[in-house]
Amino acid sequence: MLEAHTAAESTPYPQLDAAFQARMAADPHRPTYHFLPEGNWMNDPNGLIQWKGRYHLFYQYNPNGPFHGTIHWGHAVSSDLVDWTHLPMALAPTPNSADQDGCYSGCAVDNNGVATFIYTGVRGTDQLACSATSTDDMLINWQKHQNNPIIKARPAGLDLVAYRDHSVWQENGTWYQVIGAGIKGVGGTALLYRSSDLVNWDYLHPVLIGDRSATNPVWTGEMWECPDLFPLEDIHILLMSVWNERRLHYTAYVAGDFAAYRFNPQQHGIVDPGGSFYAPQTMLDDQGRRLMWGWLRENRSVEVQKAAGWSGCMSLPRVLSILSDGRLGQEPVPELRRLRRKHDTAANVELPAAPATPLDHIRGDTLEIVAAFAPGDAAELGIAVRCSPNGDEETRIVYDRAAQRLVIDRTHASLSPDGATDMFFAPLVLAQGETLQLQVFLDRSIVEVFANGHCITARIYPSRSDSVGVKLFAHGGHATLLHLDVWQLAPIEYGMQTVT
Ligand code: DQQ
Repeated sequence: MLEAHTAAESTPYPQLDAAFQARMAADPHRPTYHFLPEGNWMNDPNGLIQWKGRYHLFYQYNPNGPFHGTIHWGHAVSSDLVDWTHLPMALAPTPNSADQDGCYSGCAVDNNGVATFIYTGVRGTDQLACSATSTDDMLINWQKHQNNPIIKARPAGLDLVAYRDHSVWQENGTWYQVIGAGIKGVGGTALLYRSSDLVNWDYLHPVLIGDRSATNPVWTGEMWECPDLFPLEDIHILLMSVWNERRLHYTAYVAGDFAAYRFNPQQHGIVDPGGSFYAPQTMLDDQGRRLMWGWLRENRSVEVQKAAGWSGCMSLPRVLSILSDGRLGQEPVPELRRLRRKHDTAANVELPAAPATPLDHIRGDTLEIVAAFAPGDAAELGIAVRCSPNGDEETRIVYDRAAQRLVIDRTHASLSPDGATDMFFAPLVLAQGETLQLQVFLDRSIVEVFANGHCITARIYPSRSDSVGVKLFAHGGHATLLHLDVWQLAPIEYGMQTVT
């Protein structure tokens, strides 16, 4: 029943020649330790799976340029979640088939030793579930199912805004999946299916339906892309990426019970409200960790992205947990400590309500900063990064005590007219006497901030090469920096394997 078609052989990676690579290496905004392809466009992580002990990261990729189009599945493998080897593209659109116009997002499962993708094939206006399988150790060769699309149509009787993306799991020998969708005039949803063989699927019902007009507790729009449904500790999580009137917003989550295959939310939140993180996917690894990656979108114009030659990168891999208040917790994987190089430290620095305190000995645009603050009676406190010597560029990471929220303030992030200046906010309630624990990963145009289990990631594009300073500040009162560790982080190493 399997078509003899090897996706990887149909389109090799295009020649990203030495001149192109030199241009990438010289680009001051290109991240150095966040995963990204050698060039061109990438978006959602797909098909995350640990296979024969290695982590496989597939992702939406356009080999034809740094813009969304001709979507393939790129592929990389890692044994430590830090360094990655680029492998040949795993899926390419097959002419005159169900995925002729794109291989959109999906997931991977282990079906008794056969790695299986369930993904969305695009043909004209149709977006329908397709399947491909691989049995080789490195998951390089994929055979598409000859009956693609394996789900031939949307469920009858539902008037849908859109329908795509897949999260598949197995329970007691039966396969289940949710597909992202939106019910016209109602809201986003995730539609549940069941199968005994991963090929023939029966539609059951929506696991949850959102209300597109409700803004409380979290607005979830008219359609949910990339749903991901999984158990975490003793509850379940459903991730949904909010798509509304063709615009991508953020990824929301609900945490709660999943009884009788219907979701009963007890907590709602936004996974990472920094205006960049979108379409995440998770996987369970052999240490029992639920790992998550998301696509970090650019925050600059399409023209500038095209001129740059690359667009998009992955977030750092994060470990998920449930926090004591029932909200979704996120921490960077500890494996990333391997990138730490030159180390600076400070302790017990009093921060009066005064102009910011520059850390003269600490400079850089690829840093990890770990800081603990006693907020004292300050109204605002935090760290400024990518500061120019004369103060005309800086990005502030602020804890706003009165509003109980973490802020990334990009008002002065860049003098360039192309740099976005809006601010992002994440609710962050500190208990009486609790310290503010910041872990900031600065990677040129990425500011990925973990704070007391929460995460907010923004993109910044400073214009000045000397915007590499770091400052501490407190306003409206006095705070104390209890301790600070700063490391220069090494770039990740990429291997390249194009021939199998
Ligand atoms: N990206 C894919 C879709 C998905 C969207 C297309 C989310 O499958 O809905 O590249 O970013």
